[in-house]
Amino acid sequence: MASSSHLPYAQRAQKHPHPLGRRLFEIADRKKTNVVLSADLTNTKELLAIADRLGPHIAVLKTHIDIVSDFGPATVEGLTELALRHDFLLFEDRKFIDIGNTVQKQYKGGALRIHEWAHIVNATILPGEGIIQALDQTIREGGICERGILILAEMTSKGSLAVGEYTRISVEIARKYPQSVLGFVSTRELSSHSPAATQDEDFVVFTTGVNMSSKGDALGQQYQTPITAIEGGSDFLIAGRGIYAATDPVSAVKEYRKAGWEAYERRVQQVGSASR
Ligand code: S5P
Repeated sequence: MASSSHLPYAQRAQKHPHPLGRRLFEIADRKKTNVVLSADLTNTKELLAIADRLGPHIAVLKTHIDIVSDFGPATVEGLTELALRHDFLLFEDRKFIDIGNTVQKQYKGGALRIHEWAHIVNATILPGEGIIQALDQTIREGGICERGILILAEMTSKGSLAVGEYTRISVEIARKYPQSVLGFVSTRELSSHSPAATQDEDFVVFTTGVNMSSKGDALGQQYQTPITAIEGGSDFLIAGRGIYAATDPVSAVKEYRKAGWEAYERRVQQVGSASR
């Protein structure tokens, strides 16, 4: 079964089954970028400043909103305004992991009210299918069509247990929730080789652990490059310290953008010429 990862973003934008998937691919195509900035900054001022500076070069801004020490309405209003101004989506890297009933409260309410402002969230299937069922229900009942879930199907950290059967079942569960599950956070494309893959399914692959100058950190993080990620079927490259901690984050984001975009163009062209 051919994977959708060989199609141009513009084509995927036209036929993606999910409205948020369509918007995501439209943004990538319009801005010519597949970079997701992992903006792991710890106060509102720094977070908004980096979102404003790098916003023109990214498709998605990924947050860990619970590490923002002065989180409040100004954080959300600022992010929402910048997302509109610079044309990017907001992805809260919440990694939900609990029973469905708890997760619904964490998603909709509490201090963070994630559902109100984050277009994308992620969740692990470790608790079983109920967690995805719960998030799916909140999305469908919430009446905002531009909300989606990425299933955390693999992890980049050394010794990760998110492998094998866990990863396989992540794909199986994703297929059951087309109205809310957009795809995966994973190191590579996962779904096209499974016997249950269908011609028109199009899971979006977000790949974290991307860095152009480091192989990892002292706490188990393991990196690959933009090129290996895209060659492995990734659609969007999540990079954090490689960009925001660089001496010149604007030059860094441009480098990641160029590397990611050129690798994507090669992937699409290769298949185009093979089928001619
Ligand atoms: O497997 C994973 C999944 C995620 S979402 N490995 C990860 O590193 N992440 C997140 O990606 C992590 O929480 C952090 O926000 C980002 C990687 O940051 P970097 O500074 O190492 O690029």
